[in-house]
Amino acid sequence: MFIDKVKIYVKAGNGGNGSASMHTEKYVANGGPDGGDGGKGGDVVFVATTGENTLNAFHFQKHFRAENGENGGRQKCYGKQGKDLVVSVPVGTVVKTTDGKIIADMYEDGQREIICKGGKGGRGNWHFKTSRRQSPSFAEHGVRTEEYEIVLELKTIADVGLVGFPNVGKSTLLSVVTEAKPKIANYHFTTLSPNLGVVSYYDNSFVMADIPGLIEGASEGAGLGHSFLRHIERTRILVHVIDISGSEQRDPLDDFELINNEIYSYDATLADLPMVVVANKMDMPNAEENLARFTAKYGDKYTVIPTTTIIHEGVEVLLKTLIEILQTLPPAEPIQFVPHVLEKLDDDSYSIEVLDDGVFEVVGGLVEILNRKVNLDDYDSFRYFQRVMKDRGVIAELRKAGAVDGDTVIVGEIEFDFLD
Ligand SMILES: Nc1nc2c(ncn2[C@@H]2O[C@H](COP(=O)(O)OP(=O)(O)OP(=O)(O)O)[C@@H](O)[C@H]2O)c(=O)[nH]1
Ligand SMILES: [Mg+2]
Repeated sequence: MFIDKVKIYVKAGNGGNGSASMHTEKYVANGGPDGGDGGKGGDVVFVATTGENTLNAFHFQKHFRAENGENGGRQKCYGKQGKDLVVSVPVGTVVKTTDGKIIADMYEDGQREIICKGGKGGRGNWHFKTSRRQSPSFAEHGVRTEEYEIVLELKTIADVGLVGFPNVGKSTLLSVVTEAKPKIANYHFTTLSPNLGVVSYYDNSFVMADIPGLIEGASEGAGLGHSFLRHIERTRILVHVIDISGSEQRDPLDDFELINNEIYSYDATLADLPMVVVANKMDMPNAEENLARFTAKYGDKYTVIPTTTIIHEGVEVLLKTLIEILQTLPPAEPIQFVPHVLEKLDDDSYSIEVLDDGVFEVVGGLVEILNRKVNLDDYDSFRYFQRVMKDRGVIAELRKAGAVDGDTVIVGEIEFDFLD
């Protein structure tokens, strides 16, 4: 099993509610409001790690929820913050919404990203004490967070990607130039998931990825399909390995054309990547003649390096060539994107509370938005406020709740007489 794309669910913690407690003490009458604030909910945080190179773990666990913040208590006691939930994902994981907006690119080892933020804690009742309202019996609710369905997509990050038909010797090459121990066997599709290895050559090192074999129609799903082509999107050089001896009765020149077609029809921008050709299995019959035909046709356009990987022949020339090319290329870069944020930026909901006979309060996110924006000394600003109250249906809701002309309406810091 190799999973490189998976849907999971994430939910940050809810904010704890503020407390509506009243101070009580022996011999102290009406000690006033002393309800503490609720704690912030925990965040869901992703951390990139090189310790994993599949998303298999997410096949078994799909729900990730951070802890809720605790409610505030009496005596202005703050609620405890919810713990963050830290989730490890392999380096190269791109985090997206189900409709494809990028939330994060987990590009570097150790990189941390907050995927969803915990809800703010609600304020305790003592925040709401005013000259008119000495004993507020209500407190703010913490922000309730939503659960989001998100998509993780692994796009391997490597400097060099090995591509080619099945059984041409890609894994063998990786095994002789790196410490990686990929499975090697004389049949097609031995490699079922990309393998990574680090090539060290004198003072240089780079990462090489062995991509499962491609066949005709791969870009439309044939063979192991095009899902693996996603792993070459983030390489800097492609090494196209061909069986130059044609030991499986295919013409290596046809193989070369065919695989290139698949790659470039998957993603035309891959044509911009430099490509080096490894003509492998030079020890086999017909290799020399085929190599001559191949270089006659493609020698001007491509660097062609003959190898017999099983005995390490030609491998050193290949490494030198790759390092030379890598040195001329700009360093690999993370995906360029404007991060999509998984939260309601401004919660503009509201509800109405009846505080007393003839006294109504509008509470909720809308109030915060209004209070941030409204300056009562400014006529235009007050007009804006009235308009929003009407447009958002607040006036109608107040009437439904029983408000009549002359009643008092409180909206955060703003207090006014209800008048239709
Ligand atoms: N004669 C000869 N055989 C080779 C050479 N390189 C690899 N082989 C053999 O070719 C077969 C396939 O090698 P792999 O490295 O598994 O090929 P692959 O391209 O990774 O194949 P898939 O994973 O199926 O795509 C194995 O039996 C290897 O021993 C070579 O230079 N000469
Ligand atoms: Mg292989």
